[in-house]
Amino acid sequence: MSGNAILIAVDGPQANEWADAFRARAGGRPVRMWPHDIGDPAEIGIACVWRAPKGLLAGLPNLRLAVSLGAGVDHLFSDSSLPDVPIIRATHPDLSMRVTEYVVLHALRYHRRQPLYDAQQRERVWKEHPQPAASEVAVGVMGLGVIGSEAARVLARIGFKAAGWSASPKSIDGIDVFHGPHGLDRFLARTEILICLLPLTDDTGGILNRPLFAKLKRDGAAGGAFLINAGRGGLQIDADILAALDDGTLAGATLDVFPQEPLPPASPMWSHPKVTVTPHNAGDVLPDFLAADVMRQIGRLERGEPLLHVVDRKRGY
Ligand code: NDP
Ligand code: OXD
Repeated sequence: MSGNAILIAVDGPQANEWADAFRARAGGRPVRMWPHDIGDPAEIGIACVWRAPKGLLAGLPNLRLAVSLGAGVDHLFSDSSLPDVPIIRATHPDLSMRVTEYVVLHALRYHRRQPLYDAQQRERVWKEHPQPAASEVAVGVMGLGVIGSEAARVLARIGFKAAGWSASPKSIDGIDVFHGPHGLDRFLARTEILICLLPLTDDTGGILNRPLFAKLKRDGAAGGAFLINAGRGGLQIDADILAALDDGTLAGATLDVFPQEPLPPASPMWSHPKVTVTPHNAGDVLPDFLAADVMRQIGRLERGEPLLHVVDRKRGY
């Protein structure tokens, strides 16, 4: 049947795992794989993609649905030939929890002075430092969506003074909420550990810059201002982060994402003593979990029912 096949187009080492996860659940629908097994493009109705090459989807004349296998959809919107079909994106409790684990790990690492103890261990120094309570430390999450709201809740549960910033007003138990451009400065002024879980859009690109870092709270219990970015690399200006670390505006930065990935070997981020680099793995999700969710959505599409988590093209997320 025309438009019945599912295409998996994943640029990365997990491509086969994704294809297997879909094949196991496709219920008789053909599953094709970019780049070597696309078959007849006219047979493809659903494209499940992660950083697929630009123009690929425009070459599928019977495409009915584009599925982002990541929570972020900037990889789709960077394709100027993206066809005008509904787009849904990855959301799953497993994905939210993995990213939450990541930001909690690194917030606690700063809160508990672990970089200092790591340095002492290298010098065989046995010395305790004063340790404030989590309730004295202000953590702020930029982006209170599916993932950011979960992360903020867990940070609050651990005891941090937790706040969040979003585009529209929110109400989340135990979290101080701020929204919109007018709420940003007040959010930053109370935040010592800044966690970024924003999508990359026309409005958010480059938002993690030096003027923004300068507005963070540096005289609180955390002992300085810290940045944890697990959103997207395009949100951050690397040169500004390095300059802010060198002049003390920032005391530390943990970065899972970069403007250029993989991070080039020559990047000064690799060896900066106040930077922790991870290879965009905050939200590694199990393809089996997500494929099951996507197949349920494909069922909805086929039955003419409304799709969930549809991306708003105007907002860009
Ligand atoms: P959502 O779309 O659910 O949430 C996005 C949040 O950002 C919303 O709260 C939204 O506000 C807010 N936001 C968007 N634009 C603005 C703006 N201009 N000003 C203020 N707030 C804004 O996304 P998810 O929570 O599912 O994921 C967030 C991002 O995390 C993804 O886009 C992706 O880039 C990144 N990610 C990274 C991973 C990794 O491995 N490093 C893994 C998974 C995700 P509002 O609620 O008002 O709309
Ligand atoms: C995502 C990601 O967007 O892995 O899910 O970055």
